Amino acid sequence: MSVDLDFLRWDDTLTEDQRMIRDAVREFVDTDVLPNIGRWCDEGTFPEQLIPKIADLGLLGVTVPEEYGGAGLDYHTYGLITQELERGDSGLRSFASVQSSLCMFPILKYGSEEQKRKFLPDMAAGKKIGCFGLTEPEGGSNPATPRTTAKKTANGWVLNGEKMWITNGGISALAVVWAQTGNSPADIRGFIVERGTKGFSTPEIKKKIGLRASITSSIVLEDCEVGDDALMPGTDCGLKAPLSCLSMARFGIAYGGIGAAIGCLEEALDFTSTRKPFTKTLDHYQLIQAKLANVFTDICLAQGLAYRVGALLNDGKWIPEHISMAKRNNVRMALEAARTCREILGANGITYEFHAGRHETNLISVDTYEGTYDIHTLILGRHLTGKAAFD
Ligand code: TGC
Ligand code: FAD
Repeated sequence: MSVDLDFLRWDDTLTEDQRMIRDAVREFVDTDVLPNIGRWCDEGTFPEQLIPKIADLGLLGVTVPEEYGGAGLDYHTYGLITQELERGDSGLRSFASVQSSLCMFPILKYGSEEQKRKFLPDMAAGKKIGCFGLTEPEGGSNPATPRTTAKKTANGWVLNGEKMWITNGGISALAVVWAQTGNSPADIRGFIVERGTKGFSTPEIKKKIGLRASITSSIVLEDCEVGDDALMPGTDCGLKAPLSCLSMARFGIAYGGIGAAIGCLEEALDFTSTRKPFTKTLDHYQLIQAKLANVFTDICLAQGLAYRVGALLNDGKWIPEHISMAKRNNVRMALEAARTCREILGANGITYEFHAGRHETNLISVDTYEGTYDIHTLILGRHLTGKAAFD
């Protein structure tokens, strides 16, 4: 493919380090992921063998300070990394998002010094994988009324309940679990539950139509006894603690959508330059050019939105609604781009030999998790009107 897709010259705004990191992840995806991802999806397996390389590249705990084993980098760099990972596959980006934003972030922000030292360096090195248990079987959009409980005992806590649709669950050494310790959303607290704790299990959820190269599990807690040291002390702010973790992950997902859409457009450009169902290759035809132009424009608009939100995060000037807008818009943009590009591929589009169909089925989940498209619509609606439509 000869055309430069960096149409608005975003590269000019990057530091040399940012470009280098972005290019290293791109190369990793081209070499280690794209040649194999169709097979992994077909088999429904997550490529655990890539974890050491992902860790060596510094992709776990990107914004976590170096003293805890992280890379100590800024949010825009983190976003560029998730963008490149999702150009490969949403499952790969999900793995990194959950480890970094949903597990290392809460431990860093709400954990004790002892918890940080115990878990973060091993998590950055990929030696311990984490998962994040907020959603429950009865419904994920409203996490304010969890049925999972944590009851205080003389020696610690006893947890009971079930979490559902948990990314990385089956390969995790630890789970950040959100449980009700009292009667109101203010009493929701975060616990670190380690694998091996009696009463803790993570049955896998199979037969998924998307995100097949990602592990999705339940977390079952049956009279699961943990010590006082499992409670993250900073989570005494109730629901705000898990919601703040979601903001970090949603931010990375907004960049990830750009990557998935770029992957689809690159493939469609290659395909249309050689495919010749009539007398000329497909890229000569106006309907095809219109589709390519629309996808290209949508990617450029999504970059403007996400990269600006990245700058606001770096400057500490963000509000959660910025991130909601970026996640909502960019994932839906990517889903539509994948659909259009899959259509351009004709019958080839429905196989794992090509990428657009796989991205499309992945993005259905991405559009659903971390707050559905509709929940982010309502968050923006509340911002505009002052009226919450989700109580
Ligand atoms: P509300 O009671 O108003 O807010 C409570 C406090 O939290 C603050 N807050 C946030 N802070 C940071 N980031 C956010 N996104 C925040 N949202 C709210 C808020 O300011 C308030 O603070 P304070 O100081 O005033 O007490 O809560 P709400 O009414 O705003 O929440 C309602 C609603 C529906 C928006 C929220 O419950 C929601 O976002 N629901 C969606 C649930 C969700 O996204 N679940 C995701 C589960 S994890 C997952 O899907 C992982 S997939 C990852 C992968 O595989 O990549
Ligand atoms: P529900 O909350 O039951 O919503 C059903 C439908 O109703 C949706 O269309 C929703 O938009 C709509 N709706 C809800 N409320 C309103 C309203 N007030 N007004 C109008 N419409 C409304 N969760 C975790 O905690 N950790 C994870 O690691 C994790 N990983 C996931 C991985 C995958 C592959 C998937 C698919 C999900 C994952 N989730 C995870 C769960 C995810 O966050 C939830 O699926 C999501 O929050 C939506 O919850 P729900 O599926 O229960 O839908």
